Amino acid sequence: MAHVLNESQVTEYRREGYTIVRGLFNAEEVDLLRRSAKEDRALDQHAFGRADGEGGTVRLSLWNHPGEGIYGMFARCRRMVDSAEKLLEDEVYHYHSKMIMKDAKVGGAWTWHQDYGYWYQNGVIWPNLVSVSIAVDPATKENGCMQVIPRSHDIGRIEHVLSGDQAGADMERVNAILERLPLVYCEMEPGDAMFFHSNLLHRSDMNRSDNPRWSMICCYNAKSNDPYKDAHHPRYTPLNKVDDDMIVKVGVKRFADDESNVAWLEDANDTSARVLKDKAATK
Ligand SMILES: O=C(O)CCC(=O)C(=O)O
Repeated sequence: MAHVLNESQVTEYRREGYTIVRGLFNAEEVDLLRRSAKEDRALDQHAFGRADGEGGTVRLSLWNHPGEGIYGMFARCRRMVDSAEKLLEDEVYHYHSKMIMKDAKVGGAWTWHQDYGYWYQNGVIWPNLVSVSIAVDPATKENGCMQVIPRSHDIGRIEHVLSGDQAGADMERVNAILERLPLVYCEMEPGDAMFFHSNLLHRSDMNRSDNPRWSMICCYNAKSNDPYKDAHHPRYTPLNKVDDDMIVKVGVKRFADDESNVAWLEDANDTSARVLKDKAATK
């Protein structure tokens, strides 16, 4: 089984802005994650929608602290955290995690954006953050898998404007970039994981297929990049790593888990996109 990212994966991440690790999690681990997520009433109750500006809405749940349950074991396991530390060349902390719940037929789109387009608004000075998208269901072109523009992370932060409820990158610029760089559909099997740079341009289509496309995304910030001001995601908070085998250990007793300490983030508290609207209003 794959463990920490190897040198060629690190090189690919630095050059392309992302790297996909096939089978980072085995079938037992990702089956536990999928079962837990789909049967998890708390996840469902804390889910909120973000209009995509194209007539659809994406549904997601978002939490700030990784906790002791199965989501926490994924976010805190060495495979993830040691890899993130290798990429960011620093101790990392958990910035937040989310479950993207792109249900069959109705799951909305994500507009072109850089994650740092959001996080810049939160007092994060460097784009030295990494997100890891773990496929919970198969992710295909048909069910709205992630699309990326390789090497776009080298461009630096692009201006973002409000698009529906999402922060969208300036499309005049994105279209000019698409004339110069390719677009790649990142199809993944359950258990595959994509590590991507916070300035990588990415989007995904609405899910018009009969198959759900859920994925869990864990985001890490470098300790040296502690935000200069408080926002709705945490400032540096030490992350307690766990051994990789904790995923299965905790997963099998998942129904006894207490996830009350994860700090769910309700939509009303998420201001990184909304601040763009406020800025537009005060111009
Ligand atoms: O998983 C997706 O479809 C995209 C999610 C995304 O872009 C994000 O959470 O920033």
